[in-house]
Amino acid sequence: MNKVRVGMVGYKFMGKAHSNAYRVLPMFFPQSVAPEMKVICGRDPVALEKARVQFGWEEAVTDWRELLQRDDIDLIDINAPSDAHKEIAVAAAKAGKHLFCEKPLALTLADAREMLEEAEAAGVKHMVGFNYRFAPAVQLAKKLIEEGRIGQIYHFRGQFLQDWIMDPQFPLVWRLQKEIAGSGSLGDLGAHVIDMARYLVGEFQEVIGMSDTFIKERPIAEGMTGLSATGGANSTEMGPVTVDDATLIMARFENGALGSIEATRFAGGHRCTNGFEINGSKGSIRFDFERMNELEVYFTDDAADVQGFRRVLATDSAHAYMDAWWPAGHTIGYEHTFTHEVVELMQAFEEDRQPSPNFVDGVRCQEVLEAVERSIEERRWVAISEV
Ligand code: SOE
Repeated sequence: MNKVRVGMVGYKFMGKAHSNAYRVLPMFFPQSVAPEMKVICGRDPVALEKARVQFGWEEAVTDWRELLQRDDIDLIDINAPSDAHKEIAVAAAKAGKHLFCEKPLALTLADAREMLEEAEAAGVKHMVGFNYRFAPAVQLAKKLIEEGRIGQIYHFRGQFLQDWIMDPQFPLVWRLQKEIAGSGSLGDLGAHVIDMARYLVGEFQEVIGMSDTFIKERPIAEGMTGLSATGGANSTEMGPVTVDDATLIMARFENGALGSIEATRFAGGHRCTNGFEINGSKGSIRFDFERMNELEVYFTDDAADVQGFRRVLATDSAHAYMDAWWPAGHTIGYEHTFTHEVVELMQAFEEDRQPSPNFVDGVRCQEVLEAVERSIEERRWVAISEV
């Protein structure tokens, strides 16, 4: 297979990020199997056509079912809001299409498991969009851990802090409605941190959580693009916020490490602090997405007089994916995480294997999300094996 023909559902924030990845991939990774931007799909024909032209798709259709009937589409890329993931993914798998789905995989664990089962039964490839794994600094963290360079892991301290809904007049967008988003800070932000923890530390054994919704009612939204919305200030009609604004988690991992995770949209001054610190017997590493080109490292066997964290700029050719971009020190950004994600997906086609992370990772993450929700509801520790 030397090209993969894509049909993409959704054209807003993630649709733009994925489109950019498909578009630039052949220029920077010319050896890779190439994605072909065949058909973009969305419900509003006017906005869709604008996106089609702007992002560079060949055709546009307003019903995703059409994509499944076409034999010139190999891969369905699902960027629609979370409540649409399962129906599209299951139908696409049944139609024999490969799947690439944004996170969180589904609204519930049962739905996520069904998506995985259907994908496996159909024998198609499946990938879930945990894009932060693909920052070269995170890949370096993974390498250091795998090589044993920080030793046995004792602590994972993760957080995803944002502040885009702190204004009580910020409208009630879909991300604040449980029936569409599944959960709030937990599924939107916590899911990334849970995936990062699983990737770097290992499987969760048990969790306990707490959460709150600080602003319980908001003005009805008119529209949303990216993380901006319209309608707040003008609307007098209010609606209930049905998801968590902030969630805290304590966790024990199967390998004995202890973890803590904070996911919030109310951390003033933090626009996108997706970070972690990991402490092991031989050293520590820390990462903050707002400085995504850097990994801070500390090794216990450094000479005593220079002990301390040092900053590694992960932009050398020694770092994953960096050969394809710019000379060392010429930094990359958010959009590159998606390009690398698609490089991995294309490599999976070339090598005829499942990409990583795939729906198994989506389900494992969803198990932790569900265990946290149960823990909050029942005010107790919940083992992952219970869900
Ligand atoms: C909004 O909170 C958001 O865009 C998430 O939905 C993304 O998954 C995260 O990467 C950035 O923040």
